[in-house]
Amino acid sequence: MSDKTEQLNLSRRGLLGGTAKAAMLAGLAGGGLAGGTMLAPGTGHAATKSEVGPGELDEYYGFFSSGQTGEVRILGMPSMRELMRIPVFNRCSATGWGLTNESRKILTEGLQPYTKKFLETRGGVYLNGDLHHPHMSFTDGTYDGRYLFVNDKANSRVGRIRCDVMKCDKIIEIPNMLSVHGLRPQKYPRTGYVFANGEDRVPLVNDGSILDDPKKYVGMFTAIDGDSMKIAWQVIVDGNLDNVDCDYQGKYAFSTSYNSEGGVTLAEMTAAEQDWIVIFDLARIEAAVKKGDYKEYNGVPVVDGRHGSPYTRYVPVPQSPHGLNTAPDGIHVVANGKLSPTVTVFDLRRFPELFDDKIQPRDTVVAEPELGLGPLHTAFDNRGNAYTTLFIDSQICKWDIQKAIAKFKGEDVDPILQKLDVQYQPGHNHTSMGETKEADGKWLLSLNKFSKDRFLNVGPLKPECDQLIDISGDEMVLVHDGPSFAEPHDAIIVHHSKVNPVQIWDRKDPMFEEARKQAAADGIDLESAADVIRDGNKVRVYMFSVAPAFSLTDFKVKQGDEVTVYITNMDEVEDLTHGFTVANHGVAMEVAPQATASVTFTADRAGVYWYYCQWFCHALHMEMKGRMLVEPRAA
Ligand code: K7E
Ligand code: CUA
Repeated sequence: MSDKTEQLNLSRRGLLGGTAKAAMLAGLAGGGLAGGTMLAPGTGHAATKSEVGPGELDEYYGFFSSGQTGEVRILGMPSMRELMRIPVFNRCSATGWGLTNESRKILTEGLQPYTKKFLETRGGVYLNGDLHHPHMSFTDGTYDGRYLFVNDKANSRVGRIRCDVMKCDKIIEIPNMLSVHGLRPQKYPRTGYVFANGEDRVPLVNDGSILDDPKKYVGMFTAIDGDSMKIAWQVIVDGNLDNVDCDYQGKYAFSTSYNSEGGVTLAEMTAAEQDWIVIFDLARIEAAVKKGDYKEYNGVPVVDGRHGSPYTRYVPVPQSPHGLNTAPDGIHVVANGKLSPTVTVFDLRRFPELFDDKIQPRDTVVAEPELGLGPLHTAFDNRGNAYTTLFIDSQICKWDIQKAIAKFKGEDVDPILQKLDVQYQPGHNHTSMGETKEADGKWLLSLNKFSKDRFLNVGPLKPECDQLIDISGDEMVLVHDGPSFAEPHDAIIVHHSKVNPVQIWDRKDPMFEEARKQAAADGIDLESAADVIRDGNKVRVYMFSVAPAFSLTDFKVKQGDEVTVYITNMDEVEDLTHGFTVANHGVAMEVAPQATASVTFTADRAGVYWYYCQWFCHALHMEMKGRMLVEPRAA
């Protein structure tokens, strides 16, 4: 599909030379380059706007990923106050995520059978994750406050967070690919699909019959049904998929793709002067699945979308593009060059003609401004401006989309409006409501990978530096430095009016459906329970809590019993959370108002073990405790 003329045009358009490319690679690996000069941060007019006084509420929710920490964090913005952490792909000591039966069900039920088997001797759940991209569900091109979807690059999973309770309720493992990286929900008419990129190419089927024959590896694109969290279909592609976005019309999804070479080493993967974005025609793929033009692997219909397929188109862009961002105008899509100092702007109104082979792939490109070294991600305001992170230069570049288009047509204009130093090496950036059609052009967040000298030294491992920038005026003004633990790759800034969490749990919530079923089977009323049910060597202990007491002050089990404790928090007061911790058993969990939580463990040590409430709930919180008596096994 790519012809020679196109390739020549491309390489003439300011690709990085060999030296700069080497610097980029070095920078990506170790961040050795400080880049940019360090200027005093902007102070002055805007600073007051980011101040949110004691007792005042923020205007926006910031949903931050945490990379290798595996959780999602909620910040109030613009104050940048951390409000909550939502454990997803990690183990959480406070809430018992990864330990409670409710969370373990979510962490295991969507895993592939081969992974369940693999984890059998490893505690049954993964203990780590690498959460890069949090994105909210959409209705009609803007956030609808239903869900957040998140990816786990480490263990090829996609999770869903319910925004009514701010807890993860589904996790699935994507088969037929490795390393879910890019992730985006469909914007229109609603989500709908959640698109997930398989980053690493692997053999299909990856069962060891193909090992060192990279020509037989494939890249994979996945569409998940966000309502059922089942995989709708997959598409085989050429190259490694990186980031993904989609249109505001519900017709196309598109991914940046690197490693057009099909290599397996760094040198091989970065050898070619150009890579692609891959465009997926959703209607054609759905039709292919309907008429049976697919092969089934692990229960998923897999369509072949490699070069020459009617389901995809490959548009050449300068090498190793990274972020891919659709502008709120619903027309322009920006692919960020990474190893090239350029970003490539597509006009998605030309995609239908491309799929009908009436135009060449590069005819969809309407601008390719050179912005600086290491463009990674782009965000937008509501005034036609784009803001691109320059990783190597440690800058945000503000540029005008229409001017970039004019320049591409040959006009003598400079699309670059301002460059602002950030500290240091920014990856993602994000504007308030900027990935929706309701972009409001008020705030920009720069998520910087290195903080170096910005904060008190805490040893060799430093925090990241998340910087808040006021973009409401003509000039970008830096107003806040926020240190954060590893590693918020990405974030979204959502107006508070879009999100309406509940204050206390509904007793009928599906989260504790299993507990209700088991209690019913045992003839127990969870809300007034103080019972111990023996079932062979399985013991089920039911109690409720009302501050400052558990309904059972002690219970007795036998050494070796498998004990399940169900706690129902009958307090109805907002913020009156209890906890349940058993001394020296590695057991602790959160029980929020009107929730039921349960935990299963083996009582294999004889003796007296106190259990206590570990959530400060009452003046007599310290006294909220009881004893588990473990009778010694008969000798
Ligand atoms: Cu650029 Cu994983 Cu979104 Cu990190 S990715 S920066
Ligand atoms: Cu209940 Cu502390």
